[in-house]
Amino acid sequence: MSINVGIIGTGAIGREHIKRINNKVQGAQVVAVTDINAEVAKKIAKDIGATFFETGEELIASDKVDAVVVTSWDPTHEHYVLETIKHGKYVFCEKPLATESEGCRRIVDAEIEYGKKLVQVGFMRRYDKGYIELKNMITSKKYGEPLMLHCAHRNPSANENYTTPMAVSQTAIHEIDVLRWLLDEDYASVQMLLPKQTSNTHENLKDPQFIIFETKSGVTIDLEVFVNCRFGYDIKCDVVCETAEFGLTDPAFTKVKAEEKNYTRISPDWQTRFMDAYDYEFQLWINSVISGELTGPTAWDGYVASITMAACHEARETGKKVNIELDERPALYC
Ligand code: NAI
Ligand code: ISE
Repeated sequence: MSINVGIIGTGAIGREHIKRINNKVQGAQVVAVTDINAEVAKKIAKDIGATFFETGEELIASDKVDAVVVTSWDPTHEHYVLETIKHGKYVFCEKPLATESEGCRRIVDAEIEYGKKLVQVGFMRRYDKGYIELKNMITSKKYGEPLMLHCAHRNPSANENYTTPMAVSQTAIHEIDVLRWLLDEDYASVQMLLPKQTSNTHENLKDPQFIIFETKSGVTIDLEVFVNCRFGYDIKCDVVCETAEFGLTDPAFTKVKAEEKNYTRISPDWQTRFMDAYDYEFQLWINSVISGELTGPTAWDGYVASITMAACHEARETGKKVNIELDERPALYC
């Protein structure tokens, strides 16, 4: 069996996912594309032998399309995901699931009403080999309980349109999901600090930002978000357990000793750092669509991320510790 996929949004990551689906993973092909930038989408459709649709709604409704990938701008996600649920089709939505927690909740409720999980959110860190190994080590309890996590999410530079809240909603969102998945528990509270600011930022962006989460069982997590670090794309996650510490390494590069130096390169960007994770994410999504049972990050995970992000914004603005309160988890997601 092979799945016919329609892509809504043929921008940067949409194009990456088209290549991934058509050339890297097994069991699916892109048969339909749409974008408000019709010119670009039409060219892509021609190049890959897919049909161009004038609107996302027509693409979703088409008999040609079995499953939908949403890679358009954040504010459009909720509408396209709800529309796809209405048609009873599977939908992979890039993060965030919706821009506000109310929108995420509407998606959760629509899925519950439909009676089956149809939505997967693009939290690709869960498919990174390093994080998977960390999760296996934590779950094994070989070194006792996890007590503290020390994490960083660094980008080399952020443009003028990248503003203070985006350090959470575009960037820390990945840790918010993956750390909760690693520890298999929800957050209880969050605090935010604004350290001394880099001279490389601009007036609308506080950079770096420092986030402290406490989980329900009392694990403390510190997360530095620094999007103008200049030296590369750098992701850190060190887990301190009762009798050991283990953490991520930058997996992509070889250690080099030469010219009186001993060094390893750093990934230049997130595409390079997480390329294998995106490929694996899509292979497992396609497998689960074929089998009829989704296994990846759910609409509920999208909702939890959104509630957590709202608490981060409040913590930054008030300087106070903010409790993170979730609705009761619906049976569909237990
Ligand atoms: P982009 O701006 O390069 O591409 C978005 C495309 O969506 C544009 O071509 C735009 O014309 C199109 N679009 C906007 N509104 C539309 C609508 N109503 N219907 C159809 N097309 C529409 O942006 P990029 O970087 O590709 O990001 C897309 C999404 O993917 C964002 O939501 C972003 O948060 C997410 N993303 C996820 C990443 C991850 O690591 N998982 C990495 C980068 C982006
Ligand atoms: C970008 O949107 C992503 O999702 C990347 O994974 C993240 O590392 C980057 O900071 C975001 O801007």
